[in-house]
Amino acid sequence: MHLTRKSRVKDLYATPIGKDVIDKLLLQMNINKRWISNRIVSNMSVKTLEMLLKKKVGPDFFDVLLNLFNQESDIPSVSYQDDVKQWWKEAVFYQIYPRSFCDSNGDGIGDIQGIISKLDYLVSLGVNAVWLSPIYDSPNDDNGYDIRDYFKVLDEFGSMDDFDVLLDELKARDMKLIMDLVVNHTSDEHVWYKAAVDNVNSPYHDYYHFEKSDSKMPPNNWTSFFSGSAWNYIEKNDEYSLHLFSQKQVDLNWECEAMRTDIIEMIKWWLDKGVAGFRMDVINYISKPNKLSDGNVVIGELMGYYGIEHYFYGPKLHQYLKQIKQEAFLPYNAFSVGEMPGIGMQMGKLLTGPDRGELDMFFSFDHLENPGYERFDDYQYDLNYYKSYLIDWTENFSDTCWMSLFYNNHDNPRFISKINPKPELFDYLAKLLATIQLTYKGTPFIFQGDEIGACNQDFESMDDIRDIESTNLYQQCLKTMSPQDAFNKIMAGSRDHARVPMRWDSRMHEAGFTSGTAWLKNMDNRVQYDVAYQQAQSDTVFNYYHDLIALRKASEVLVYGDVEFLYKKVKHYLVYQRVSDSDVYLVECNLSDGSLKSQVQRKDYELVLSNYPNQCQTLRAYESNVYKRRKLM
Ligand code: TEU
Ligand code: CA
Repeated sequence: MHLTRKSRVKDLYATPIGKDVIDKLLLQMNINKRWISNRIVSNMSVKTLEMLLKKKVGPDFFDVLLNLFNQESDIPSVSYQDDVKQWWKEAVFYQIYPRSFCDSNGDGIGDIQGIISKLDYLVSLGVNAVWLSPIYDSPNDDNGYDIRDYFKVLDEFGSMDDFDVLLDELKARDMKLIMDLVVNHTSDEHVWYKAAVDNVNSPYHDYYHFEKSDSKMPPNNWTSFFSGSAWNYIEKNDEYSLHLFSQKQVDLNWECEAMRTDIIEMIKWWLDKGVAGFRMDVINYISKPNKLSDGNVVIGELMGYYGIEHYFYGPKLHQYLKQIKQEAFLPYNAFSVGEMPGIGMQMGKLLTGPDRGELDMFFSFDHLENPGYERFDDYQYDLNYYKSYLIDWTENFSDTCWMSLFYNNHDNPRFISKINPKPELFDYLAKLLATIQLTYKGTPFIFQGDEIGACNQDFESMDDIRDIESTNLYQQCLKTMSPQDAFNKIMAGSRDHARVPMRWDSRMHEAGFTSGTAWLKNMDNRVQYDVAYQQAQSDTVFNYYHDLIALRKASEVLVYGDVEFLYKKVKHYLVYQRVSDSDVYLVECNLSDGSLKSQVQRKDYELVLSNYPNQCQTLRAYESNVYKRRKLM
């Protein structure tokens, strides 16, 4: 159906993009989704709604939305049953941020030999797949997410020989490796870009987004994720170059067929080496419209970035993903997980449905903040929202598609620090989060440090901070805030909380990460939260992760079994069963730091794992219990 101003709100909401975008906008504004299903609202025409909101949204807001919603003519299939077994559904992934994992040569920077030296550590934890953040040659403007040469290993990390050894050593341990694939942009030091700027008639000029501008202003109002305009003026050629991230991360032009062919060759080159697949960096941003017009101001203010509606689900996204899958992934049976900020559930189905031939899985980020909050807000996260998120995605997504399960990565402060700051509850909470992640339906991605209870850092000043997103944002904040307020904001959201070096042994210099001086300081001085202590003592977060992973590996029902919720409406109480023909597990969690009445019929179940030593009818703070149903005699 073609949507116009005569269409009703419910018609908009019935389209896949309409549903996701409206949900997202409501989430940003902290308005309950129920608002949209209210009879009066849902039957209202767009025209009427526009009149009502006129003062708030201005004239082109609904044009933008209608265009966006009309762009997608497909609808997610509802009948498809995803019961195909795949290694990546059964795997427990571990994300390594190479710069901060282990330094082998004392230069303060983690490296490939360091990773190799810790592979047996990963085996002892039980994980069997690794996602390695970028190790490619890079000037490191954004810690490797700005690639200068896709075929070379960054000197600081080692050599291609080191990489080949890593791959062999992983294979010897029966572990898979997936690489980071960063193809929305390259570094401005990539040979393609240099050729493009050198000579506007070079074929490489077409590999990037260059635009002329008549005024002395950039071609449009798009902003960069790292503050300021998304355009950089190239004086020599009197034109602007697009960069959605840092100035040194220039956006590739996916309209250019030769560029796509080169990227696909590069992907195949890595697959030939034996990597099992890719985590695809901001892959939903690769398709930009032909005409790069201004971003809508209302959407820009709400989302924090101008222009996003033009490219977060661009016109040819499906086509490009299908091409990558057909030409590169399928011949190698490679696995793909798309990192896709802003993609909601319905769009996610269209991008990862097993019948669609695009991606296998994706990272959605909507669970990382409570409604109405964003990453740089300082607030206490309410886990009841995570519960509602799990219920929603399980009931409406995972019947046809496969979820990813994670709390942390290199782009976010530690999730646990957002929830409850009381040190005496820390272990219970860490274990509760682990319990859900490893007994739920979907593929778990553990981020380095999760397993030893890593938390946010008490950075003392901006001098301690390295991340370009934080340093740029700090400068921007200083325009309107006091230095203290600006620093507090950075502390709430900085990616450096997660990027500090691993703590191997706190009795050692730099906690065993390096014999030199670490590139970023780890300020954590809790001696119990390092690998040495966590492995040596029982009852630690590490051992709990270990036991959960072992349980998951031994119980197919924890991978493929259905999820059934119980006591859905009871606040703070998360209870679900994993069910197959032969087995039933029951997981019971108290999501609060208070006590709660347990409703489980104990006689029917036997306890398998718990974060408390003994069980009673009252659940204590963050108590989580995993039970197995007794077989009937
Ligand atoms: O991140 C993409 C992304 O949009 C965010 O998670 C980002 O960190 C932040 O929110 C921007 O405001 C990916 C990578 O994971 C990240 O490390 C890179 O900086 C980014 O892409 C650019 O390659
Ligand atoms: Ca090193």
